Amino acid sequence: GCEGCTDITCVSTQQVLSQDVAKNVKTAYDRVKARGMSACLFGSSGTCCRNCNMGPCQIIDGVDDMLGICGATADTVAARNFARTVAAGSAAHTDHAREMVKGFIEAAKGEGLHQIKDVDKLKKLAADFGIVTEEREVKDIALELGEKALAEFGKQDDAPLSMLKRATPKRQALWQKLGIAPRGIDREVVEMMHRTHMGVDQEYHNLMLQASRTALSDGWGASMLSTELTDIMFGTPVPRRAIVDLGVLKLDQVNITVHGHEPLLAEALCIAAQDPEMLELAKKQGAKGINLAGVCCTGNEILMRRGIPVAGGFVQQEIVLATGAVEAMVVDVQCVMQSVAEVAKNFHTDIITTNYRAKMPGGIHIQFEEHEALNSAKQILTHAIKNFKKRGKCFIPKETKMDVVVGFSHETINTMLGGRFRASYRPLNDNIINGRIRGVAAIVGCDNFKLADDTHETIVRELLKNNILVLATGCAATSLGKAGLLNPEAARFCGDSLREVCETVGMPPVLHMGSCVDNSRILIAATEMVRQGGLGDDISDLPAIGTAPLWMSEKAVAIGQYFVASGAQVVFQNLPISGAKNFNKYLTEGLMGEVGAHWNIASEPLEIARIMIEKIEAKRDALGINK
Ligand code: NFS
Ligand code: SF4
Repeated sequence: GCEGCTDITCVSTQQVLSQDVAKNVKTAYDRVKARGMSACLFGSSGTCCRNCNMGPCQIIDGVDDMLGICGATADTVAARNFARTVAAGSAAHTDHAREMVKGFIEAAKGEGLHQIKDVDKLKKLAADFGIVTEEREVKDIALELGEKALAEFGKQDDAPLSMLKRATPKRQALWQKLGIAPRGIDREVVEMMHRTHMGVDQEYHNLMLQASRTALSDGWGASMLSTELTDIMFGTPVPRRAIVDLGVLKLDQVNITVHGHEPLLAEALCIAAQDPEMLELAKKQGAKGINLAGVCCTGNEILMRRGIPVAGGFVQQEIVLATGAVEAMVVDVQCVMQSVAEVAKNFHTDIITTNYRAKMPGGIHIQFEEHEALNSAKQILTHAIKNFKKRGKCFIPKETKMDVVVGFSHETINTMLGGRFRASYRPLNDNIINGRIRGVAAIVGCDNFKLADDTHETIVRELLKNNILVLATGCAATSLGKAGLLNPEAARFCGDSLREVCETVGMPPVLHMGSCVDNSRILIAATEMVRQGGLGDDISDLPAIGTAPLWMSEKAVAIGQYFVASGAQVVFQNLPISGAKNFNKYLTEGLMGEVGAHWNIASEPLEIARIMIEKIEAKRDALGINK
């Protein structure tokens, strides 16, 4: 149930929670309210340290008696905590990427369910790894690439990661000069954990150098590898129509939601769901078919490549189940709230965990074996289908579904604005230089229960009014889709000049670029814009900025840090750094002098938008294109 549904601005969530069906369901909204006390001041300002057993220590900046027992200052503690957050976020992307590389190697060997679909992209990536592609079989190139990619994780020499050479020459030189060019993907996380252990690195500036290197090993390493190899295996996204929101669930079909992150599982489920044997089974149970729907980023992956609908983002994972219409929620890793198993207990729904790394009480574990992908997927589906008959009372908010156009990979943006014969970022650059598009904003990351559900929408409406083109990924993109901003008709919310550009091309003013690992696409797109000329010679010159206003996961902080270390400004709603004066100032100002960008913090949606617009206009001034 939901006593305070008025606090929830999301219509589909409101509708579900106000039904009888959901009356015993407890959600995060209830827990936020029930908590009744505010978060710990030390924790939220970054000055609580638990890194050794002399503590925990609560530090007050500037008070001599309130140092750590070891003497650690507020700046040191806040920086260590922040750096560990970056390390944890990068580790999540890294482990995800490793699985993708292993799946890719199986595909290359022709052993698994998956194949090499995008040969052009394979050859381009192979070239970055120094692999000869002429007169070689696709299989051989792919195998060599897979092995070299896997070696990037455990690399022990001090040479930079292979994909760093995709960055602008200026950026690469800067990373070398600062000593923050990442060397091995796993190594940077390990070194970060080591340096934040008690009694190692106690200088916030030095800690942040390694935090940048760790984050860069994610953005230009793990995440980028994952995106590229996933595209090569499952196809590079191209624009397609789809639908989002809870209304995508179907009354007369078996509803299976796939929640988590690694597309190997989601793709296998998509393929298995088309198997006549599975359909037959569904019909035998009285269902008309099998309806797969995504939740969170794995949803974005299959939305982008297959047009499979997305039922909801992070904050709606419990609500999806509260409909009572879901036979099974299949999960793998990351962003799965433990409460889904509790919510499921009210219904016939099963939570099926599939990854040995991620189990939960109340969940049923069916291990997904990549080398047995189709069989594993069928086993999972069979389990779900057999639940259909047990479905009791349910409620699907049928009217709440929204049309979206998704699938804007950096390659697509290349051809979209310029047409088939001028595949380049030239037209985008020209439109920015002539001022019809003022600049580019990336809205990425999660949603959470701290600010209203319509925060993303509020920010984006303001940006569009000011003729700023928006790129979106992750759960932010899902929420913008629900708000109707991911379709071409949303051009009407834009200022005149951006509207004209969108209408001419027939594109939405908000371009869905994929999941959170796909933020690496934004790094590539930004670098492409620099390469096209006319907008300076590094990402830090571009009239572009990012935000993850409703960040929840540690991954979002890793992403923020790799954006900043790549020269892109970011705005977040809050960060646990306010209790450490010098460190705070360094993150929100000082980093500018080193990497050409810094963090910004603003709590209100319109304030976030205002900062983004100001920064974009300031870059235009600096470029001399603001006539
Ligand atoms: Ni990103 Fe995705 Fe969503 Fe946040 Fe979680 S699903 S990888 S971390 S909550 S956007
Ligand atoms: Fe306290 Fe220092 Fe130990 Fe942290 S490392 S818990 S500040 S004594």
